[in-house]
Amino acid sequence: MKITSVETRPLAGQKPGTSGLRKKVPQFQAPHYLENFIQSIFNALPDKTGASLVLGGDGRYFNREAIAIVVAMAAANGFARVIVGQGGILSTPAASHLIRQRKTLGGIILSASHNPGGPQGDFGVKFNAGNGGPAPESLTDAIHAETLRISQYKIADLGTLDIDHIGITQFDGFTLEVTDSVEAYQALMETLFDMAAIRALFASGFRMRFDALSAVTGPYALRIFEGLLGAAPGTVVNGVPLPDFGGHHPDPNPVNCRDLYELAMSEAAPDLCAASDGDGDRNLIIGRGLFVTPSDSLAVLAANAHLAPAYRAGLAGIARSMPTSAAADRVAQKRGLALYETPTGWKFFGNLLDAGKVTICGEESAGTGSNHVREKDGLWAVLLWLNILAVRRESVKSIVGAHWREFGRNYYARHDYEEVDSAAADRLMLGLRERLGALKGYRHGALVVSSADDFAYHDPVDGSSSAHQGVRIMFEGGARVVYRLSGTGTAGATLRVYLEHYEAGPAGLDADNHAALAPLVAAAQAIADITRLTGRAAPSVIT
Ligand code: VG1
Ligand code: CO
Repeated sequence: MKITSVETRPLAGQKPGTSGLRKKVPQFQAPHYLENFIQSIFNALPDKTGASLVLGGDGRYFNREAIAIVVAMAAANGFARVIVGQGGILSTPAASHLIRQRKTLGGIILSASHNPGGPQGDFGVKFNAGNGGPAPESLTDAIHAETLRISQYKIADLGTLDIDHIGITQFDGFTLEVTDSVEAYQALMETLFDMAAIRALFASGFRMRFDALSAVTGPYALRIFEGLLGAAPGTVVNGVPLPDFGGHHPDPNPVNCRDLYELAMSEAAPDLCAASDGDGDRNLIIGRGLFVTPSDSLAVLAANAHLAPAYRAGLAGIARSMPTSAAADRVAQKRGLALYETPTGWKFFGNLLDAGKVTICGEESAGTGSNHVREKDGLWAVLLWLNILAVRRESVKSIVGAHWREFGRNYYARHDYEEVDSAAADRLMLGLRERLGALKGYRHGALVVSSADDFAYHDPVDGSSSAHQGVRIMFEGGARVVYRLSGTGTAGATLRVYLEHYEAGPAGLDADNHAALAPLVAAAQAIADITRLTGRAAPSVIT
């Protein structure tokens, strides 16, 4: 095996964000850019000699080229084995499972998740640690430090690699293992859910549409829903991963999944409409005539998880990201469970899951998952919904309605202002942070601010702290607005404004979500002076 050391120098902007390093494809294709970042990951891992690594991606443009480079660099850096998904395909949760099952040092996931793909789209690299979860901040900080002092990288000449056939290729002191992308993940799902009950549900005429958005979940959904569970052929649409996702924006929300949403609201609606994102870790759930907000979905899943075999004994606790609505808190409270509030991003759930403090976690951005892996898991969430529906034999709408009657309703929306000028976005956040103390008592219409802070998290397991995780404005009566800047965008800044308003009584059952939030939207605009500071009269996306 011929190994070359290539001279390089630090390149700008290699700081991992909420979920790894995300940049435009041409940036990743620039000389040494990908190689520098991969070498920096390896430099931050002291135990790599003789270790194994899982490797796969969501199939987006540049996936195959990047796979070849990472394999050759892993071989040159002393790894003994790389386990790669067939064709370079692994969903994020499937990669997390493989890392855990095969007890590897970690894994590299090539994805920009919900960001669009294609030659001018986005690409991304994420390192997951040996527990299967996204690298904690201490490790991403170490990787970033390596990118600032890198002077060379190592790469082996392995010739042309075959990643399309399952099997093993031996090199001098290095093994490349190509594994089925779906098999191990599907086997894990079969240990969690009552597949016979779900099969009986489909056999009884239950209809579903799952939109894979031409991203990574296609092969998984086809084999599990149509193959294993007997869902009708055609249940899975856009089931072949394409390098540009067929032009889809693989962020599963009612705006990007307009067709699916309209189908769910129509006369012809199937019982369940669902979708996932680019790398398969998110889920969109729409019942006939009802979009289930991800925050509500987390609460409903937590309240009903015991209906699935894996969670029969109950939950250890629930965790949600700070901007996620408090719907899950009400379930935790009523069931006597611990509830943890973490910063945005799945990496903060890892310690809680590893320590056995929580069983189910979720984020308002359509991510839900459990202790079966250390990532959010889109198909897992759909399967848990199916398992619950198979046992309760009620519609999604009736299950959510009953949930609101029991726990009250958290009206919820997220307003995104995308590609805002970065300096303007920073000024807006700074302005809020400087006025936190002065906001108490601020009145807008009937809304009065009761407190305001900048969320800081203290990890109860390892004692680490993460400050400046988002500005929270609380109002008398329990409404809340949160402001934070996205850490996954690749152009300008994205301001996210999260709005929440709670009603305990049954009065809200038929109320319109967005109408209920209108006064809060106006207050949020005024408090942060969004229009004047960003030049935007309205958000670019409302979900
Ligand atoms: C967004 C979401 C966050 C999620 C992250 C990664 O981050 O808000 O909840 O964990 O994406 O999801 P941000 O910093 O842009 O708000 V994925 O599916 O893109 O890996
Ligand atoms: Co994702």
